[in-house]
Amino acid sequence: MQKAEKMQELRVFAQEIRMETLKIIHSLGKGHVGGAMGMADAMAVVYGAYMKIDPKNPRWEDRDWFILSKGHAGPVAYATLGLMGFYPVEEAYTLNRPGTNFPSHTDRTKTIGVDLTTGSLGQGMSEAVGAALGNKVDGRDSHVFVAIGDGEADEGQIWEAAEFAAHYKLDHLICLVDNNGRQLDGAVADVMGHAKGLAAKFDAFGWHVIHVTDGNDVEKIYDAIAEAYTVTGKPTAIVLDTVKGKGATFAESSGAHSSEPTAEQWDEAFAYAEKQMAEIKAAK
Ligand SMILES: Cc1ncc(C[n+]2csc(CCOP(=O)(O)OP(=O)(O)O)c2C)c(N)n1
Repeated sequence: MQKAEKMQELRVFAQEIRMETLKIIHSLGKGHVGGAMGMADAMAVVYGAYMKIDPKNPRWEDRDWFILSKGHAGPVAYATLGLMGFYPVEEAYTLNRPGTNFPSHTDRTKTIGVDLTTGSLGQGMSEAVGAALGNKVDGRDSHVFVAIGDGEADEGQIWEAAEFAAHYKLDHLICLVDNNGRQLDGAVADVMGHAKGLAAKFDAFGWHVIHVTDGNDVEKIYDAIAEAYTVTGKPTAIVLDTVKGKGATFAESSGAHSSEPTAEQWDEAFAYAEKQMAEIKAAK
């Protein structure tokens, strides 16, 4: 397949992920729309172009791993895994209901295809480092992707794990930083900013760093991961400057962390998402 054709496929996939993410959160009526929607493009590229996985054998030992350290964005993972064939995506329209296999934060004991449990910010980065080290010790060629938030990067646990990963030369570890500038209760710069930026910080910790200034552009994400695959001797951080809530009409402009939209706002959001999909398909 030509690259242009693949990028078009990934743009469509990203929009499908957005639409399913909205439907999953709509089933509950409220949730972490902001942090989920901004990740759709990265999820489309990671799963649609790179992840070595088998939905029929989710715990395949030689698979690649994906850990959503910012576990509150669970619905975007459920949308992606459903669309990848791990389960019918409609099963996730039970988000956070009693007895569901789709809790608001990702849980490996509940959802098929979720590699590790997250939700306590910072924890997923340590888990990812452990998975990458384990694969290395076992001589596996598997890659481990971990997605963290820029607010999450305020956690000390992130930096202990980052130092470990560099020291042990975990070059099959790729950290996607969802650098949307916002966290739960405001701008990261106001709550607890990263003085020289997260790209400089990962660089100082001995990582290979790629800064993608349009972190919602699938081709740029695709190229960044291709570069990360060529790096030896150090882990790679891909800092994605994203828009929190991207594609959700009621959340994108405000950068809201969690939302409980009205029926009219949901209607508007679904109509906009359909329109976006039509435009993406027409632009091919
Ligand atoms: C250890 C810990 N402290 C606090 C929280 C509550 N919490 C959930 S999401 C969030 C903000 C995260 O911001 P960021 O990582 O930037 O995520 P994004 O904006 O991309 O959704 C906080 C403080 C948590 N889940 N874990």
